[in-house]
Amino acid sequence: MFTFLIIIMITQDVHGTRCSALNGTCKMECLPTETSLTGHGCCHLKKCCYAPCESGWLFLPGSNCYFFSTTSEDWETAKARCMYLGAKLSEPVTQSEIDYISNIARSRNGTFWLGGTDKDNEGTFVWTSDNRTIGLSNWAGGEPNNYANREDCVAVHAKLGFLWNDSPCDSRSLFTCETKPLTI
Ligand SMILES: [Ca+2]
Ligand SMILES: [Ca+2]
Repeated sequence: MFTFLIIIMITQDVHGTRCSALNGTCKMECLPTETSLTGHGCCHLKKCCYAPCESGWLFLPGSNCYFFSTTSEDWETAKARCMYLGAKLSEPVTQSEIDYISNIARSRNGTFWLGGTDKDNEGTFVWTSDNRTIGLSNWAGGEPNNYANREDCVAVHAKLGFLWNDSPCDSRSLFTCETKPLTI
């Protein structure tokens, strides 16, 4: 019986099974950009490692893949750029997602567009992908203020401690996109 189990494990290790279906590989340790599946496709001493996000995207385990641009766009163009990438402007809805995006923005010292807007109903901010009202938020003090009656798009703002600001949609900022990770 023991020998039989060993043969099964070796067979899985060689062929990869579900690991290879995800383009995963059996390794002793996964890279930081990879995640591991336990009990799938590798013998017990190795981990099935696969990259849940496209190259150049960052992975927040339990949440999403995130893209952080290196070029600045107005909000509508940024939204279109994310859609072109098969994604959407980031819509952080949990504290860990909010903190993650703010921390990346801080590390890059940049202001990044999010998917929030009140352009259709002044004062009511929604996530643009499906018009959900924004619940959990991370506004800077005194924001949103609709300054000069022309601020309708939400950004993680470098000059406001990487908290949220409503900014003019036609101003140019970096932007962040999100999409679902590859899962089994
Ligand atoms: Ca507004
Ligand atoms: Ca503002």
